[in-house]
Amino acid sequence: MATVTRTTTIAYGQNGDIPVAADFTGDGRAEIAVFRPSTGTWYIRGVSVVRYGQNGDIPVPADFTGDGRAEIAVFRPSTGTWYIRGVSVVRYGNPGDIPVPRDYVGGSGAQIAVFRPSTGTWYIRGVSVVRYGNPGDIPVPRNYVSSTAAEIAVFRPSTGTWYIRGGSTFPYGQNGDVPVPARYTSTSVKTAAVWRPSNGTWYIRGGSTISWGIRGDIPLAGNFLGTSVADQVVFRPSNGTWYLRWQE
Ligand SMILES: [Ca+2]
Ligand SMILES: [Ca+2]
Repeated sequence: MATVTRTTTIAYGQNGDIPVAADFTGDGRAEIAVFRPSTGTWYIRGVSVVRYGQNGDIPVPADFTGDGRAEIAVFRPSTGTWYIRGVSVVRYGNPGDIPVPRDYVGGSGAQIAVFRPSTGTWYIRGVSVVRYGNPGDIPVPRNYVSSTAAEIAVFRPSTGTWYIRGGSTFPYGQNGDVPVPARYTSTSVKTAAVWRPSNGTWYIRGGSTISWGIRGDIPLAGNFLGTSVADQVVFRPSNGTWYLRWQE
């Protein structure tokens, strides 16, 4: 059957909002959503509007409870505190840490976790502390090898190299690229990919090259449409608009 490329445009959010797409409803599709720092408000399209968090917080929605639905959650850098709505408030991490909640174990929901750039150390709550990566690396934990548990992984901008712990090391992309790993093929694992701000192009390793988005956009790879593979989505802060592209 021929594959057809479809696109759509949805106005949702405004300049200054942080896009926070996740599957908040548990239907396997990510919702379009934004966190508005100025008021600490979450706008989840078609679902709800919720005050949670405050200016300066980093939104970290993830399924911490393992029920298939992402919780609204923020990491507060000033105190290293995680606020997971309806679940718990936990001190874990320091100012400057990058929150990286993922399911590193497989099947039990996401762990609270941080990557500490100053030392290249991963702190995964209740699981392990691991040195992996250097200062300046961008953490990109995903399930590249295992179909259930995320591997610790980093993208090194200076050399455009991906390091996947327990997997492989390979060059893909260049300095300035935004890593957008996702499940772009009908397999159970995720693939390295980057979005290049200078030309608005998605480069999917072992797959296609797709022009979608312009400089200044924020790319989000995920399954928004309920198709079998990840969609290309960008949020454009200048006009508060989401641009979605998918195959069916
Ligand atoms: Ca959903
Ligand atoms: Ca949950």
